[in-house]
Amino acid sequence: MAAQGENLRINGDRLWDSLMEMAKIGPGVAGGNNRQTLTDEDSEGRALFQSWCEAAGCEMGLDQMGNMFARREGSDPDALPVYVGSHLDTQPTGGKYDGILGVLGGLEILRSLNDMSIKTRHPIVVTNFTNEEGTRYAPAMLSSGVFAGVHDQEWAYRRVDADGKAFGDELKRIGWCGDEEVGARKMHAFFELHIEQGPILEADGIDVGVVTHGQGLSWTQVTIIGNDAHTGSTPMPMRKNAGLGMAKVLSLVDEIAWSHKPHAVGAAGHIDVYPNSRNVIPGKVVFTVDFRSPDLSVIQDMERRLHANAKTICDDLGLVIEFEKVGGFDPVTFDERCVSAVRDAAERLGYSHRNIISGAGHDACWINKVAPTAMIMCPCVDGLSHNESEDISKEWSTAGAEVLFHAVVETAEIVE
Ligand code: HGY
Ligand code: MN
Ligand code: MN
Repeated sequence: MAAQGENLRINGDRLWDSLMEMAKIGPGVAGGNNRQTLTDEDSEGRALFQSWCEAAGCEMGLDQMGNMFARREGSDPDALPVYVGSHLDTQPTGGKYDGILGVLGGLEILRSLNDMSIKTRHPIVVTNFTNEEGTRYAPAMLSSGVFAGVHDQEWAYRRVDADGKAFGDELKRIGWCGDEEVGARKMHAFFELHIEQGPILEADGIDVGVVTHGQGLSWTQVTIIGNDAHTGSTPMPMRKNAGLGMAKVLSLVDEIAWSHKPHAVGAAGHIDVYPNSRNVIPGKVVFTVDFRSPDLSVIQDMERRLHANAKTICDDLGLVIEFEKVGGFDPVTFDERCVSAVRDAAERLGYSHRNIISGAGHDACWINKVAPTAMIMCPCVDGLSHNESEDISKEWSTAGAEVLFHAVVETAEIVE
């Protein structure tokens, strides 16, 4: 295999062109993308991906969560397939590469195998998981979570967006609700290529991240209730200012995360203020606290302190506080054999590489529960992501996809 390895190269230009083509669908306002899950733009992106897969000779599958599967036959149709993929949905101010690189990197493997007329024993299936971002419908990685048996499908169907539209209704509305039972597909292994979304690889001048672990995540939705009142005529001692309560709790979140430096992180990205009028003291605020750490006991400590101390803050201000856990997963350790296949591939191809813990959550974090799984990361400029300025180089995308190619093909076993 090592001899063949030297010839196993992908077409980096073709992958880059496909990334740029997909980026035209659901453009943002500053050069990135706004192709949120289950929107018409998502549907258009799915259709483009499907047309490319069909042109590559794939048999398409679609399950009841809208997860897409493009299958390239193996010499042994009974052998469990090697799956490879990620997600095509983006943040509202997302980049062109978060998720998309992993799906189109998988497609590039199939295109390259076709170019070289290479057959593998195991079939290879490229996947697009629905609603990885969790921005329109919490939690993140919703559909890979249903696939892995972590979330109930009917519960997922009932998740609603800010306009009250339910996931299940929107999936059917865009016409991407398949018949396949979610999770019925069994995998020999799963690989996901993803941009790092952090600064480490670029700062170290490293081409490829060999992802050994994924840090755990906790999303707690906090509701603080006070009293709408006039910002001018209401004396300070009479106020029940939910906005002030939120400000103090957000400062507490920052303090808790710093107390577990250097690895823990904490912030709130989603914040709704009611009635959000310039001259009304907010009577209600709803926000989601996002805590993360590679260490489960640290996550549990951060959650405990949030509940205890935020309650004290609100009691002192005469406010009511409610907590709801709306997402989370424990820290992940990826499969040793799959991780070694990634590391050996980077070594064989001569790419600089290092072990790394994923700071972001990915579909691979759930799929790791049902199949041997590993991830590959490529650097991103200034470590920036979930920002329309998200950027990578063609060299980085080619290196990541080539390592993905070798790891997948080695696991799928070349037969001719
Ligand atoms: O939240 C995450 O880490 C991922 O982007 N869904
Ligand atoms: Mn992603
Ligand atoms: Mn993301």
